[in-house]
Amino acid sequence: MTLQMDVPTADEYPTRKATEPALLYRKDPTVWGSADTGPFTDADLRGYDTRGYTQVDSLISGHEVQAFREELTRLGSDPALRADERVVVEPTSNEVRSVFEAHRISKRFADLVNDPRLVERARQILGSDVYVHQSRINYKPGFGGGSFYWHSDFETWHAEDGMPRMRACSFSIALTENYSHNGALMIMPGSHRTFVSCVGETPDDHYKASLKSQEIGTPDQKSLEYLADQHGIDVLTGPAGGAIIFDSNCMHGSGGNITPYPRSNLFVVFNSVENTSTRPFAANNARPEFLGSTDFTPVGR
Ligand code: 6CS
Ligand code: FE
Repeated sequence: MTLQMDVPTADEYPTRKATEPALLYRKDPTVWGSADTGPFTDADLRGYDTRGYTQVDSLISGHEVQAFREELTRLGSDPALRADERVVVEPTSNEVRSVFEAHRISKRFADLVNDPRLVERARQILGSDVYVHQSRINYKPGFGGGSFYWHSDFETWHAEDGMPRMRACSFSIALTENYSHNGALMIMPGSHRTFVSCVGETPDDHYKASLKSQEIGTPDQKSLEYLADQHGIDVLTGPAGGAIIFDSNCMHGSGGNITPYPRSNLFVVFNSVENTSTRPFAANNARPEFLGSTDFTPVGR
C-alpha cells in the first residue's frame, strides 16, 4: 500500500521569514512561449524579457473604454456593493479605491478576461493555458486617489495566496488617460529578475489592511535604492484603451493623485495552469477567493 504523502511544494522564494532582507536571483524564465505561439513578435518578447513589461497601444477601442467607464461608475456607486468586502475604500476618505473580482461581478469584465486580445498574449508569455488569479479596478480618483507603495505582486501572491513560481502576468488596461501627474504606474525595468525577500511575519487577515496601504511584504529602502540605482524608474503613461502587460515580480508602485483627473485602470492577473496556487508560503491562512482564485479553469478556450 503506498501512502499518498501531501508533500508541500518547495519554497523557491522564501520571504517574511528571516530577520534581514535579501536579494535573491529569479529562478524562473520570464517568457515561456515564442513568437510563433501568439501575437507578440520576437522583438516584443525580447523587450518583455529584458524590461519585465511591454505596452500595447489601443488594446481596446474607444467604444469599449466608454462602456467600461459606465460600468466603473455603476460598480463604484452601487450601495449594495459598497458593503461587499470586494470593494475597498481609500484609507483617508470614503472614495472607492478598488473593486476586486470585477470579472465575477460584471458580465462586461467577464467577457474581457476571456477575450483573445488578452488571453492569447497571456498564453504566449506564460507558455500554457491560463486562468484568472485576480482582477480588480483601481479607481485612483481625482483629488485624493491614494498611492500604492513599491512592491512585487508575486511576493504577496507567493506568501499569502500560495503561488509557487513566477509564471503570472498582469494586464493594466487604462480606462482613463494615464498622465505623468495623475498617478501613472511606475516600474523599475529589469527588476523582475531579482526577488526581494522581505522581513516581517504576515498578520492574520493581513489583506484587510494591506489593500488600503501595504507595509508587510514591501521591500526595505536599501533594497529599493539598490534596484532603482541599477534599473532606473519608468513612468508608464498613455491614453485610455492602452495596456501595460507586466511580469508578476516587477518592482512597481504609483503615486497619489491630487489632480482633477482620475487614473482608473482595470487589472487582470493571468496565472499559468501549471503554476496553480497551493498553500500560502508565509501566512497562516490563504486569503479569500476574491484575492487569490482557486478556480483554475482555463479562460478563453
Ligand atoms: O495584494 C494584492 O494582491 C494586490 N496588491 C497590490 C498592491 N498589487 C497587486 C494586487 O492587486
Ligand atoms: Fe501591485
